[in-house]
Amino acid sequence: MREALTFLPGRRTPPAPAGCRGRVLDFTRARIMGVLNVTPDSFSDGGKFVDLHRALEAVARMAEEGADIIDIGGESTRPGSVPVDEAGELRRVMPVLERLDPSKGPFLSIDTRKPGVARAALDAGVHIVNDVGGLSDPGMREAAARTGAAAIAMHMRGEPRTMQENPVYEDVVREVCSFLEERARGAEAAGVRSVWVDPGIGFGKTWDHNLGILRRLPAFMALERPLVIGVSRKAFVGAITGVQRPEERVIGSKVAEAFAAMAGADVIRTHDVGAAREALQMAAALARGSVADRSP
Ligand code: HH2
Repeated sequence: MREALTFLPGRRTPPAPAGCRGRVLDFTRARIMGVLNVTPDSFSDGGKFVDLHRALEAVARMAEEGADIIDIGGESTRPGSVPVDEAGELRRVMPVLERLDPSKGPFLSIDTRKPGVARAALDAGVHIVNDVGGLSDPGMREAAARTGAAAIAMHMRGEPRTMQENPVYEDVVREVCSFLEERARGAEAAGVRSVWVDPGIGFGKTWDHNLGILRRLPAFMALERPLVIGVSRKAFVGAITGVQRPEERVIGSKVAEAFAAMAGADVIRTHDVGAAREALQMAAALARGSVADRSP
């Protein structure tokens, strides 16, 4: 028997628009978060954007290709990665952030687990704190709350160095959902006005866990907060398609991104922005049943 999609798509009412420090991002369509890793060791683009000029060029290119948000990170969290200290992370991200204008163009997001880095990035004007540590450090919640920034709580089981060593769940969707609900409530109680949730594809999950989460995204929509999904170039895409080199895992990534958007994800975190835009345009038209935003 061939499996067919058994649930149909989509969130009927999108989550409320997110106020981010004086600017507002609505979720009337799935938004694209382009990734900029200013790191020597990220799994798919390590070393490519350490040079400031190349990093700024990459931001400009992603903006032109249709990124709604640029997510800038100075620490790799790939499986097995070694942590970097705060000063080192700041040295990587701040020169880029200081040259970007937060008042126009894509929203800016800082991908960090360190309150000190989040605070410095917020001082430079970023709109969103993206924490793969799930906003567990009170300093992260306080930094976002104080500035009116949005914050992303992502689920990770364990630490990047060891997280892929035999992760076990009884029911991955139920456990990740209740973790995200708890973290979102904690952040809101600390004063964060817009908390987004992310099940953390690839963070302490087997390939089957990743697929199980993607097939049950409506359960995460029930959290009633903007839902972020990052599948781009990840190992499970390579495991399915046989494409070894992360930067060549584009087609598998785009199918998964379109699937996630059709199932209701609000933000797609991706390395290949132009291709993601086309994939999401197709997904939106299929979900809508018309070519244009409004049928003639
Ligand atoms: N994935 C990565 C990093 N940050 N943040 C969120 N919210 N969701 C994700 O799925 C996510 C994330 C890993 O990807 P990448 O940044 O490309 O790699 P590395 O951690 O090696 O820099």
